[in-house]
Amino acid sequence: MCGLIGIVSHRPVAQDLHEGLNVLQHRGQDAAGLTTYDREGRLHQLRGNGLVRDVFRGKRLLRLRGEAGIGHLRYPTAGTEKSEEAQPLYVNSPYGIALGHNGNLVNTEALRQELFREDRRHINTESDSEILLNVLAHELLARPEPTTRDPQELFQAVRGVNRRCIGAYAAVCLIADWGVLAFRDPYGIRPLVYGTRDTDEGPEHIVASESVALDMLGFTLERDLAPGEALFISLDGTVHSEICGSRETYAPCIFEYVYFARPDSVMNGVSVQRSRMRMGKRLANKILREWPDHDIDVIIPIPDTSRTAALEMAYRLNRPYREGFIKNRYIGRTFIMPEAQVRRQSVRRKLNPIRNEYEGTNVLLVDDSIVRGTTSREIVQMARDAGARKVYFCSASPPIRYPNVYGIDMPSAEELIAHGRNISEVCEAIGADRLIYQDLPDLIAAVQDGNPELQNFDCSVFTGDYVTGVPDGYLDELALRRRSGTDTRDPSPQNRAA
Ligand code: PIN
Repeated sequence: MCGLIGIVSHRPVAQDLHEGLNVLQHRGQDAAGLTTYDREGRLHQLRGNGLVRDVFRGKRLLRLRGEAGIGHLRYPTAGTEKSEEAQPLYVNSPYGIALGHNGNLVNTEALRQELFREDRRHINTESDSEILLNVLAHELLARPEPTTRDPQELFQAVRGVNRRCIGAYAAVCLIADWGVLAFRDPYGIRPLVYGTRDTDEGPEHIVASESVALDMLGFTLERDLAPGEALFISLDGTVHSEICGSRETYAPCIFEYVYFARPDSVMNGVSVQRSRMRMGKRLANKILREWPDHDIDVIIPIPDTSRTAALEMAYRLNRPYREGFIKNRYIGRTFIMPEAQVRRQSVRRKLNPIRNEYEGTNVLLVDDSIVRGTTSREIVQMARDAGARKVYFCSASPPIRYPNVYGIDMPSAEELIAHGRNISEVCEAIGADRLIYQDLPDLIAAVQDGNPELQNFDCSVFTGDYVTGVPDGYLDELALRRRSGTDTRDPSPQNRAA
């Protein structure tokens, strides 16, 4: 999961880009980077591993001169954690292109071979984003030399990208002497929005992964980029856009609503907060339907994301909502801890129960999802240790049984607690007295109710159906990579700063 931003402004843009990255920090904490372009025709770049506040310390931001720029936050998926893979990535031909990518390509091996054999391009990292950038560069180079900066050249190149690349990609590019180009894959799996801001010098333009960045910077949300759409903002602020991919279906990632996106964002026309409220309402209805004589005394969310759903559930179930776990916001990153025992410790360092809320009561713990189940198991035990009589657990999303291939950092299938287990087996594995999962049709409806035009979603972690198709052997290769230690991160962004 990554965060993207791109702005074409009338004034120096680095400060706004920096602010934007800060508010999108929850989308990636591993690396951050900015590239700007100045009127003298120079690209300036600063990127590195760490949080935004670490990478852009002191006066470093001042070096990023120019009125147009892009930024990226990395939460790596198929790549590694090397600092040279911090984005935006850069190629000097044609024109000079910097690119930030959110998502994951699934035909990387075929593309790598193709780039090497046919396009004579060397890919130097494990990052599929480097592949995306080189495909774009090659497609642009293959265009006849334009005499003017005709956006059609860019759109034709994006058509080429959409033809060759399989997977999920929202991308922002800064092209020297051209401007900012943004595009979204033909299924619209990863999010990307466009907005404008009026100034005395005329309108300014932004693209970003989430609308919250627009709010923060005083831009108005105009719309989401459509699936397969490319949008080009020239350096003088003219905007062009075109659909460059034949869309079969619009299938945005449903997991953004489950817990990745900020609740104050509106994504694909759906308020993230409202979708989570509806998840809570629907889950409560399921409990009332299937367990009418329940003996739940109190509803306790596992902070932070699940609070929204838990509050609605409490209202619906007519039971009190209580904050029962206090989260230490200042604990550092926990995901470089592969051992189960260390993970367990890290949960206890992060969350502490308030004993009075548990003593002698039947509690319903609410979480947004159950991935590995390690946190859930630990939390159930903590509730028991704090004196709960019965500990029930519910998840606002259905059982996660399949790996994510579209840029959400999830472990391999066998590390997912629900993979190959039925619900009572998961319940036993996490040590709860009863476990209730959201049904998939309810999760879909919870999001769709915010925008009935959305007919499809990428729900592959629940169903194993990958909307783009996945080349033979890809899932095995991914599992190998995730097991081999290149992916030792916690699946949850519990260390999110925002
Ligand atoms: C955490 C959101 N959410 C909590 C992430 C834990 C799964 N975990 C996914 C639950 S936050 S586990 O609200 O954004 O801080 O199943 O892998 O143990």
